[in-house]
Amino acid sequence: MNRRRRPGVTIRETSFYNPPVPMIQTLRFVLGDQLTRNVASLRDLDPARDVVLMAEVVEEATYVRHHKQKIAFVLAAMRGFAKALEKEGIRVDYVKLDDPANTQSFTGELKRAIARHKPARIVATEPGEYRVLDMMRAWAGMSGLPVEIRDDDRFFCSRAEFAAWAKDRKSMRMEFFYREMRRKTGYLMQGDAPAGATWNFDSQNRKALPRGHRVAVRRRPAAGPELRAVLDLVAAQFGDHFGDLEPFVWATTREGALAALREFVAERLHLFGDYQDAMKSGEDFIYHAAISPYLNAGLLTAREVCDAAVNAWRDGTAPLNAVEGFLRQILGWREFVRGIYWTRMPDYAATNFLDATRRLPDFFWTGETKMNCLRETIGVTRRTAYAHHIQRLMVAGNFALLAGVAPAEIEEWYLIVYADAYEWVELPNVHGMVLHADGGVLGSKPYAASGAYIDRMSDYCGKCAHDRRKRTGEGACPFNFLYWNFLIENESKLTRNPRLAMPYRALLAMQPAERKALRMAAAEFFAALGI
Ligand code: FAD
Ligand code: DLZ
Ligand code: SF4
Repeated sequence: MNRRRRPGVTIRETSFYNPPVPMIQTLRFVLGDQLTRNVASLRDLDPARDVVLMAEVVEEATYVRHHKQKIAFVLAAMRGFAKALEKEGIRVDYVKLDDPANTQSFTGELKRAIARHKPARIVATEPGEYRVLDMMRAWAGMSGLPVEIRDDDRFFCSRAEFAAWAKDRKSMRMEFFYREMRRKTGYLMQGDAPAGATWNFDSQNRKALPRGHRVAVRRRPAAGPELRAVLDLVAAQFGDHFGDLEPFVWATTREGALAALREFVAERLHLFGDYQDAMKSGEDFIYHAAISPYLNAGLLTAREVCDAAVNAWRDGTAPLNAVEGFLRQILGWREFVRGIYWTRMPDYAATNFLDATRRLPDFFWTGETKMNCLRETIGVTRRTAYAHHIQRLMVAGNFALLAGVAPAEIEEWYLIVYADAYEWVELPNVHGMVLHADGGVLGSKPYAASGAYIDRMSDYCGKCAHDRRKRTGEGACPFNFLYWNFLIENESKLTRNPRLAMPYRALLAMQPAERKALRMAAAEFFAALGI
């Protein structure tokens, strides 16, 4: 029997004839966001008979034109991981980006590796993007080999478990899912009840930073020669991509990521809750962990991050409102958005509930705008391939929502610019949480807000050319007239949403002349931007 002609079939050796054992039993393909020693595809690895394939390919850096620091982070982390595997005595076939024979695609590199090693089978872990899953599904047919795509079990909730939870639910709310996850893991539970007798400390967690408050400085890891080589490669190959390459702000090894986690737990976690919604000029990270690139690429596991936070509460070094708020992000939101992605794709990405069609303004790429909140948010994004949650949600995202930017345009922007962005996590956050393009699958209402919110949570407005108190007229804050224009434009779709009852009542009470003035201000603003 020819093994190569029977993709996906497991063969039991029952005859007297023992076919020759291939030199390489299993080729294990590890992707750039699967850099965990215990990832499913490496779990039963036999160093004597298996080879790990890792490939740097241009296709992954250019299917959207990723931020330079994102590409450098992934490539450097891949190289570091390969080195760590080799140190363990594991054979790694590592294809570098500038290898002249590199076909520059996952499928092309798999094909070449099969020719080199002649394995009996391929093992991979399911990817974080539907696009790559489609590629993987074609590998058995392409190679004639059995291809095993294993569940990615680096998450607390499997895809099957989430699908079972979501089944028959009209609306899926993160809060209920999160409570299930608390019960399942036992994190911050006292028997059947939540620690502190409440599931949610949000009411304590909405503070702006006090004037003059100094935030602990986040240390930047030192760059070694390996990172230097990658930075030079990225500068040469992807120099025209968005964002600054240096100073490079990310660790690229597991040790570096663990050090970043330790630093966060020791120096910032205790105030994470209090200031998780705060924004401040020149403060890039505030009390956020800045670990999402590490978590998503596999340098940290979600379990060890949650353990570290919960242990800090047990040790008395961080209060419950901080630790619960932090746990909710990882055990709740991170798992929830992944569940939505895999239960709803591929149709999810095609929805456009609010029929938003405007172009993304150019200033999202250049940062050249008089709106200080957006200049700050796009500025940190360019410098670091990072912005914290409230900048993503309530500044950049809020603007895209209010301006009616077409979902695909702004989704691509988010996928490009952030070092932690992979479609499984980026798409539900942008499409569902920010744009309400899914009509309410992920969140019960759009997070639309006027300039008053940004003013309350930041010091941006005091340094802005616009006046956040003005709705219309010379110097009015665009978030104000865009907010009301958004409610008017989407009245037929949103007016019955009970969570928007208050603003729609205010709109109803508005004089027609004021409504008209708000519409005019928005129209002139869009015309000036050419969108
Ligand atoms: P912290 O605020 O310290 O939170 C700790 C961890 O919780 C994060 O590292 C992250 O793993 C997790 N987390 C927090 N919020 C979310 C969330 N809404 N969804 C999933 N995980 C969450 N996160 C990504 O990892 N990749 C993305 O591409 C991404 N795109 C986003 C786009 C928009 C429009 C919005 C509103 C949010 C997006 N997020 C994304 C979620 C969140 O903004 C980032 O995870 C967070 O800013 C990362 O910084 P941090 O590590 O300092 O997080
Ligand atoms: C993001 C990225 C980049 C820029 N480059 C590579 C690469 O060269 N090789 C690789 O294996 N992975 C890379 N990645 C991560 C992949 O895009 C990611 O694994 C898929 O999108 C699936 O989530
Ligand atoms: Fe942003 Fe308006 Fe404040 Fe300026 S005034 S920073 S545009 S919210």
